[in-house]
Amino acid sequence: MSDAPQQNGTAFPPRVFSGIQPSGGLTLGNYLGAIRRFVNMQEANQGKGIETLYCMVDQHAITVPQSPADLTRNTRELAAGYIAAGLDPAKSILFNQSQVAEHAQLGWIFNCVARMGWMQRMTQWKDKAGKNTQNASLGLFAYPALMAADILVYHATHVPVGEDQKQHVELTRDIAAKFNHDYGVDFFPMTEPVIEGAATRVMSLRDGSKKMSKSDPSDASRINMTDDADAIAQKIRKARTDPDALPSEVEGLKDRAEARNLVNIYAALDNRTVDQVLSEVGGKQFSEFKPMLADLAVARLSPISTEMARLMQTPDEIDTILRSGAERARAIAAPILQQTYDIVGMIR
Ligand code: AQP
Repeated sequence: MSDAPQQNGTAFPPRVFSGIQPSGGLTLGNYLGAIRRFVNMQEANQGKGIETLYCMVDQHAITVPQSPADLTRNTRELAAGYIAAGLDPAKSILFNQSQVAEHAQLGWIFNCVARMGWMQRMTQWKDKAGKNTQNASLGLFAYPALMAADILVYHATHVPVGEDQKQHVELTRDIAAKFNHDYGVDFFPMTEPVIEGAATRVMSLRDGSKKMSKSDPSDASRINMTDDADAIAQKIRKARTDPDALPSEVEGLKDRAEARNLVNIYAALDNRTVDQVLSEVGGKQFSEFKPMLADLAVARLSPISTEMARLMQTPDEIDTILRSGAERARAIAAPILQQTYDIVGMIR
């Protein structure tokens, strides 16, 4: 982790925060772009007095319609995915956003700091609202201000995310800077996004120009963390590709989005660079490469999905972990919110 961000000479102690929406089942994109890196940061920061907080951001999920039963199930399944992938409640604080009211409380203050124009420029708003912006929820529009509150209510300095969330973390910095400037304080840190590795943007298996997403209407577009070996193999077999053989060097993947995506996934799952993978598979046809990728994906994902299924059999235990995580999270967030209220002039 790089040095703690500084603001006008004030050093903020390093603290890691990130979250995932329980807006559907977890995908391979969430795993490679986020969860696996959450685990790495948890392990890298053990024994250093650096807290790692990982959240199920259910309040973000309801910015688009969710059935209550699905939201509950997806939240537990996300928690199970975190734990099965290696997040340890004894090492990291795991909790549910709506159980820590300070997120929404600071979120309101940030709604009053952020500008409409900033929100209108967010690509995720444009993508998700589509042409019918008048019918999109106000929550979907304000989402990045709540995300800024999720991060800054802990004074988090580092946020591991996939490439698609970079713009929102930059907006978090803008909100922090405007708050500090408007109130003449040095209170919120300039948080850094942590985006690294071979799979910071995993693309759809059906369209190499779209990111793999939980809410894509096509199940064939993604690998779900709960897919069994047959489903994974079938989706990879049917993944869109081109007729050419794989190149031996990265330059050969230029203008071949689907091919590049499958090689990126292979490299990420195998903890190798794309160059290393291509030096081995260059010249192979997809008919040969796809089964290799399917075997690797099954080997890496099936222990996680088996453990997720086991954890899901005892939902009470998951709820207990989340409640205890929320208490620990609140112990950090409450004093920061109170200080924010003091700065803003709200009587406690
Ligand atoms: N395809 C992806 N490749 C790499 N990283 C990804 N992430 C999501 N998709 C990919 C990362 O996962 C984290 C959690 O994302 P989120 O659930 O908060 O929202 P999202 O980015 O909008 O993810 P989805 O799967 O596309 O959800 P829906 O369909 O509900 O919008 C983030 O760190 C994200 O970068």
